[in-house]
Amino acid sequence: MSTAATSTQDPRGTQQTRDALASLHDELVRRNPAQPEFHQAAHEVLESLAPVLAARPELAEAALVERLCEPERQIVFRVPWQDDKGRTHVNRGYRVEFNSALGPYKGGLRFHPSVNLSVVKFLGFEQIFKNALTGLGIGGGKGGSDFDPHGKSDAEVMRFCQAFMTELHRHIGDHTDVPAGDIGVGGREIGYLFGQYRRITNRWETGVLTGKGTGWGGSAIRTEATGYGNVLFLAEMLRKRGEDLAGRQALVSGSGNVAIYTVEKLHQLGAVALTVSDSRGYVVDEKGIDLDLLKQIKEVERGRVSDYAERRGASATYVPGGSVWEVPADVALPSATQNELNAADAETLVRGGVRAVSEGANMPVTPEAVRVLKEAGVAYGPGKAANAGGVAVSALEMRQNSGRDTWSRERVENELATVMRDIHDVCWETAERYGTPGDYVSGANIAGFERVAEAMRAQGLI
Ligand code: NDP
Ligand code: 2IT
Repeated sequence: MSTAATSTQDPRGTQQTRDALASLHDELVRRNPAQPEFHQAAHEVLESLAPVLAARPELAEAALVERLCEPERQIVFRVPWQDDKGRTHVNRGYRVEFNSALGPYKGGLRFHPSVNLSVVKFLGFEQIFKNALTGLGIGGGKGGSDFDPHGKSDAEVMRFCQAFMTELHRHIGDHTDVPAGDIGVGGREIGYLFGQYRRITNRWETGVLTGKGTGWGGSAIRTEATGYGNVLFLAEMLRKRGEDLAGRQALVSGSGNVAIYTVEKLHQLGAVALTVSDSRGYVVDEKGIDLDLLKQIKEVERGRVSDYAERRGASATYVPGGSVWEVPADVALPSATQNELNAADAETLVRGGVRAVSEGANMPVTPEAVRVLKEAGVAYGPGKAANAGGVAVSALEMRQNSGRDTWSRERVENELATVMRDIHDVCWETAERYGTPGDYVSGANIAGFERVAEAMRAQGLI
């Protein structure tokens, strides 16, 4: 795929290339004011690209990097809906179609009060490189709304999803843009969204959304895929250091889709998950998280982690406020939200003897915390590589939908394991090739960039 680079070159690229990337980022900040999350995500990628652009100047021609930082299309819309008391609410909906050089726009929808254009653009930008790393022919996009599903009735969530899709349907399609879940959007919401799409378009077009129920076009393992994939990625990072995941104590943050199936795979592989959390506090369970109880409370009752602690008995303690990173452990898998692990947390983890940190969430570790972990020699798997299992199985769901096919659980699980191993290996090899051995951040950013940039270059100035 790539050409000239050798491990003897300056791993930071030439000074000229670094300066050009720095001024490109300055310009991006100037043109996109008040978008700190987008600035952060772009900075982290641009910072990695100097070596590849110095070695392959053709990938910087025709403002390729500038084009990559500008979404192909940004859609912002009004979402009016009625609550159970007949009161009207107005939320804002977003879909940022960032890059379709490798396939239809693909990425989740997030429903959370913190959603704004900056958050959607950071997620969409990350998604371009993540999706490229899967090798499954998907472009990058993201969407969502500042709607807060907490405390809403089923009927309210359904009416909101119907109102949201009433506008979104014009912009998506199985060959155009394929949304899925993210924070606040799971199987229930995908069901309501799909129903409204089908009603409006009068088409049985299963490939327009992923994360569907397995009885109506969904893939086996999609629910589990992000958490499972992240644990497989972590296991590969440890294996590369001659270490085993079995017997390790693990910290997991969050208690949603990603966190639950992270705990499940950790336990399957013989590790012990000690913690889960939500926005109000965390639970530490000396015996390891009881998965059946966690699923009952979160997936069935839609309760809080404090309920888990109340029902679990003596082994579990609920700590209001605070963060799971206070608990000493061997490995950490942040699985809640962006910037949830800062430099002070990273120092605490290092003091507690942490060996590896693998990101289930998108951008959960702040740049300062990443530096602390790297300097301490902790293995660090960035989200765009480590949590790619979810979107990878989404792409497998799209394949099944195209062929009106249903694959077995074993088949999808094997394909997920292969994709995660391949992503690990391409990140590892790319980092080595560009003179930053063991650095999964530069490996993931450069390998993802090369795939997208080569396609954009071949497809001309669009
Ligand atoms: P869920 O909505 O299922 O769960 C989110 C969890 O994170 C909840 O426990 C929630 O607690 C907590 N959380 C959310 N926002 C905050 C916040 N601002 N502060 C503290 N806690 C918070 O979402 P997912 O599990 O699907 O997503 C978790 C992360 O994984 C996100 O970063 C997402 O982008 C990423 N991701 C998800 C994929 C997927 O397939 N679903 C794929 C790849 C990445 P509370 O209920 O209190 O808000
Ligand atoms: O961040 C992510 O990769 C996701 N939320 C999953 C996207 C998808 O299309 O499955």
